Amino acid sequence: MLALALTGCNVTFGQTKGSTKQAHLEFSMWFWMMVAGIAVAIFVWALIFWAVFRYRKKDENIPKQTRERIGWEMAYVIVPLIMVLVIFGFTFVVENNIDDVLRPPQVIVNVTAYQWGWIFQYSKPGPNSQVNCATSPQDCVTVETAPNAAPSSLPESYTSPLYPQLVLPENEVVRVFLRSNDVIHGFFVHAFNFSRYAQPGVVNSFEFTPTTSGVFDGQCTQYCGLYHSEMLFSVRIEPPGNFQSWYRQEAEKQRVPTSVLGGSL
Ligand SMILES: [Cu+2]
Repeated sequence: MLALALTGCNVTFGQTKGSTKQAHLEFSMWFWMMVAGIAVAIFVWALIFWAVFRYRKKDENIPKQTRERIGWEMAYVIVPLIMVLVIFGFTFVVENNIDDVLRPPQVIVNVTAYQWGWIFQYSKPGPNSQVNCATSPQDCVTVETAPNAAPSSLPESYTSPLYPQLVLPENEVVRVFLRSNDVIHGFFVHAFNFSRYAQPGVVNSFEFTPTTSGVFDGQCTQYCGLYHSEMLFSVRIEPPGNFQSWYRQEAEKQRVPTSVLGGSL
């Protein structure tokens, strides 16, 4: 307890609710499992200490020998089984909600990981929700790692202009299509409580609904080679109006039609 108090840990051990709807779900699952884990730990410690003190050796007599206790044996098979099933059901429902990509997105971002950086390309939500920015880059606003960012220097801060910034609107559905150009990378945003592999030859898709404005750290979480540690980026969440003006500016600069975002934008 002293160690916890002195390190300034709060009740969630420093873990936060996160800044997307999906992050909140992940957090609640983690939090309630932690609570259940602590309850089980206290119960087990209590039993251990009770057995240690109540049944410590008092004299040279061998205590009463019991062959079996069917009731108790059944209980300690069935109770943990029920607990595991509850945890399984809880995880299944929450993970399904987090992985759900059925909502029509308002913004689509194609994220490409490569040794050693990131390319974020915004494309138009269409019927198949997927514009290939590699073949039609003229339709995609692009934000990417500065060409001279890696592998020339030690990692700088996440928000250094060397690293790209993923700008997203608050309270709107963002669909991500995640790809890799070479080896397996990990797309991780701490404040989103979320990590997913970027695998060569596979397109992973998922959605975020950002809930909190701010700037958050992102990085590669799969050791992918010598300059893995330089695969940093940041995420900036803005109110939708600010996001639109940022997008228009970028589109004009990059000569991409501003109508590309479509929908409510
Ligand atoms: Cu990587």
